[in-house]
Order: sequence, then structure tokens, then C-alpha cells
Amino acid sequence: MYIYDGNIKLDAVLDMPVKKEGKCPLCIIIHGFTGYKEEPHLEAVRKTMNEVGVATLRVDMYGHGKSEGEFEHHTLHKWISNALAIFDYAKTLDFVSEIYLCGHSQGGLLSMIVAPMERDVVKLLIPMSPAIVIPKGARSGNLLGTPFDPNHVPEILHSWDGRDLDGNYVRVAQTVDTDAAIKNFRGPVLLIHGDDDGAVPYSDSVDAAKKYENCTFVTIEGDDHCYGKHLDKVTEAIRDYLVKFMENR
Ligand code: FER
Repeated sequence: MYIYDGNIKLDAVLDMPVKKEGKCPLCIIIHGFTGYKEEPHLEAVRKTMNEVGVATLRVDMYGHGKSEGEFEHHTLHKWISNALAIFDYAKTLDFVSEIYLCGHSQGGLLSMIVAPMERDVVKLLIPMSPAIVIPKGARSGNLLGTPFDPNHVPEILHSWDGRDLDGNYVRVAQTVDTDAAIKNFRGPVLLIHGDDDGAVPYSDSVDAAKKYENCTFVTIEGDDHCYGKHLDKVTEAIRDYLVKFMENR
């Protein structure tokens, strides 16, 4: 299925709970930088959610997966716009009792930015290994392992997969205020991060967890950015949290 953000067509997949009686929650799941909605860690997370009675909506964001837009020209502003369009769609679904938001890495950062924008409808926020380092690196002049002058943003950066990335990515990322986003979301947060993440600092999540008003922090010990070692611990944490959370609704 597709969700339109203006004239940009986004490729999406809706998965319903294994057992469904009446209405159910829906969790929007967003992939990371260079990611896509069928990545193994996202499949595992959505399967767990479907098993405990939560529908999931995974979407390929601008310039990623099977969606329109060019990778080179994607920015966090375009992804924010995509996310708001996804919310507009999700709000029209009659079977949905309430909406949760989950994202991995750049999608995790995005989920943290969008949660306060949609604070009336986001009843639970699940950032996974959020890339809080992106706005920090954009301002300090280091992204993708490459230093640059943050006061004179280069026209092109090079992604780790060899593709070009427009300097506008940096210009936009420099404006993102993660602390304000954290302060403006008062709902429950389940923050998950592996403490052997070589791509995105685990310590940023430790700090963020302390700043959120209502956060449960789960460390995946010895694990990397995409939970290559202990994906079962990630799904176990999500399962345990959701079962208790939904019992109390
Ligand atoms: C960076 C570090 C991490 C960066 C992007 C990421 C664009 C995002 C990682 C992900 O979403 O998996 O320096 O620069």
C-alpha cells in the first residue's frame, strides 16, 4: 500500500495482530539512515508487536526503500513531513484504539522529534538506538565519520555506502533541538540501546533517558547498532513492556 506526502509516494505495509477482537493499538515503525522497512530488526519488532495484539505500520521514508524521493536529497525536514502524513493516515483507521511510535536510529531520532508534535495521539514512544548524534554532529562538524566546517557546510557529503548526500541534510540537521523534543514529550517512553553500538553512541541514550519525564531504559548488553547478537533481548523487552502497558489501559 501507499501513503502520499504531497506528491511523494511512500511505500508502506500494515500488519494486523495475530488475534484481533475489536479495536487495537497501532504502532508506526520508522527505519534508519540507508534503512528500509523489511530490515530484520524491524521485522522482529513488528512480529512481536503483532503477537501481543498491536497492529504495525512500517513505512519506507523519503529516498529510502521502495519509496519515492532521492536518497541524496533526503533531510530530517522531509522525514518529519513524511511522518506527519503517516499520522494523518493512521488517524483515519477505524480499528485503531491508540497510536504508538517507534523508530530505529535516524528513525529513532525522528520518533523523538515527532512525538511532541503529535503529543495528543502518541500514547507510547519507543526510540531504538536513536541517532541523537546526528544534530550534534551536524553542529560540531562531524557526520558519517567525516569532519567538516559546520559554519561552511559542504555541498556534498559521502555516505558510508558510497552515495552522495546533499549539504542540505546538514543544514536541516543543525536546526534540530533534541533537548526541546525530549522536554516537550511527557508520555511514556521505552528507550532501547545496545551498549556496544559502533554507529551511534550509547551514552547519548543514557543521557536522554534521564531527561525524559517518564522513561524506561533498556540496555541490550554487548549488542551492536542493529542488534545482530541479541535481537531476542530486544523483542523480549518490547513484549514484556507492551503486555504490562496494555493491561493497564
Ligand atoms: C552519522 C551517524 C549515524 C550519521 C547518520 C547516522 C548522517 C545514522 C545512522 C542510522 O540511522 O542507522 O554520522 O550521519
